[in-house]
Amino acid sequence: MEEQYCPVIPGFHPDPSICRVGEDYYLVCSSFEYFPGVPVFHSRDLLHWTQIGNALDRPSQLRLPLDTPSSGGIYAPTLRHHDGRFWLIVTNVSDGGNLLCTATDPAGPWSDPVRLPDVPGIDPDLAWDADGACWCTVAGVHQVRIDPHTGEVFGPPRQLWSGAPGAKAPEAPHLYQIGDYWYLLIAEGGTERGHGVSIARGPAPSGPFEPCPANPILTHRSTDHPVQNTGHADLVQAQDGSWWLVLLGVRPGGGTPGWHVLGRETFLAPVTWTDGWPVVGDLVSGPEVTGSHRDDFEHGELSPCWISLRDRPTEHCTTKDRPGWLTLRARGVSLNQPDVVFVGRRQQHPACQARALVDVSTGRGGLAVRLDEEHHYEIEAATGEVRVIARIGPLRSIVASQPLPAGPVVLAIEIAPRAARDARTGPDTIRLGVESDGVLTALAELDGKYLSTEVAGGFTGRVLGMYATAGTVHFDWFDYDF
Ligand code: 6LW
Repeated sequence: MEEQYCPVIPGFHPDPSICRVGEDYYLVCSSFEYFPGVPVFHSRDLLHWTQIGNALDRPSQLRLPLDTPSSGGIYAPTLRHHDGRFWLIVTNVSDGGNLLCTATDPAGPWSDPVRLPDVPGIDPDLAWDADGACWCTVAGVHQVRIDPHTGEVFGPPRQLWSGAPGAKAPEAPHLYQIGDYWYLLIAEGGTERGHGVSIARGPAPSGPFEPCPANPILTHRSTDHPVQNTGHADLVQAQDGSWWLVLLGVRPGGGTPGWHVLGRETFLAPVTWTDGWPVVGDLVSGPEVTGSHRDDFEHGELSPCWISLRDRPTEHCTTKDRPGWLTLRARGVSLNQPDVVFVGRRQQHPACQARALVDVSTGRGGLAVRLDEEHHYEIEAATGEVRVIARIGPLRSIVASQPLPAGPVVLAIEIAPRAARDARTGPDTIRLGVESDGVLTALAELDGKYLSTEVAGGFTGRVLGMYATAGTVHFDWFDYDF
């Protein structure tokens, strides 16, 4: 049987950046058009991670205008601990570019941002030298010295190093002082199957940089490794002196070209050193977990894994209308619209089920698997009828419908991986239906390949969620089983 490589943080959690303080590790990821932005995780062993918050959780930090496209918004943060504080630098590609926030507790609250209008580009990194100068390095790879307290920039950005000659997209730079050298770690080859990680070193944070003779130090391009697109890494030293890389990778499924549906996930790899260069070992599998998680909406606060589109979850839903229920009041009339009311959580496991008890007596809504505005399947209920809708690119179809008896209904989406039978077999099947007495009656069974990054494009993965497209829809509970 093929070896299983589980991510350490499964689901759409790309562009990981990590730092350690004592025995605690903290890690952040990109979040794109979803609100809140930049999920923050904590671990003691690098393998088991718990989400402790989201760095950008209010409009003074994060603006995602309605015209923010899917895969726009928040890209590639860097998290560092310096001078007794946590520092987060990140790009909002849809509003204002680079920004920097600080916190004494990474769970939050994070400060209002210092804006960096004079730092162009994406994937900003922060590093401080022994004199206290702060170096900001961005994709390209360019560098500029900044005052992180004010956002002031000293001089024009300078080009540092662009990785292998001819390789596309030198990006995701991270700069570290280790021993006698400054190391510049980058990703190159693009975030698709050609992705890789390379490194160079030099005597000072500004270089000059000499590339590692063994570059790329990590890539799965042209291999049959089950984890592909590996790149965009960050380095950390454990308390015992060992070194580790966190990186993004994808798990394509099905036939050819292989479709990945959970987005780019966070993986872990060991690092050793030879002749002053890092040598990256094979990925370490994260825990293979099964479980069940119920949100029963009895308590006012939603857990930090819940995300909504372009605005705070509190603008999409409330627990105040009906005690013990989550209420969604519709704005946009379909999931194709940027202002649709949708609250979801990332699909984190290839095999899983989402279920919810829904009351549609005063509206229309249901459960959806969403990749972006143009790629989603939903099971939608309204008075007297339940139906399955599929949107794939410009095409929208009501795939099935049936009468719905009065009263709350359990809607369910069941996702199961598929073994490839021929070259065109999709990665999984998605069954959408109505559950009664624990038995799912599927209205439709659809190929999951159309809700994959290879079909839809972009940087995100699937999100499973609740939505309303007319009136007011109440949800008593939401189960995510995996
Ligand atoms: C990110 C870039 C990348 O800014 O994808 O894989 C972009 N790497 O570094 C968006 O996540």
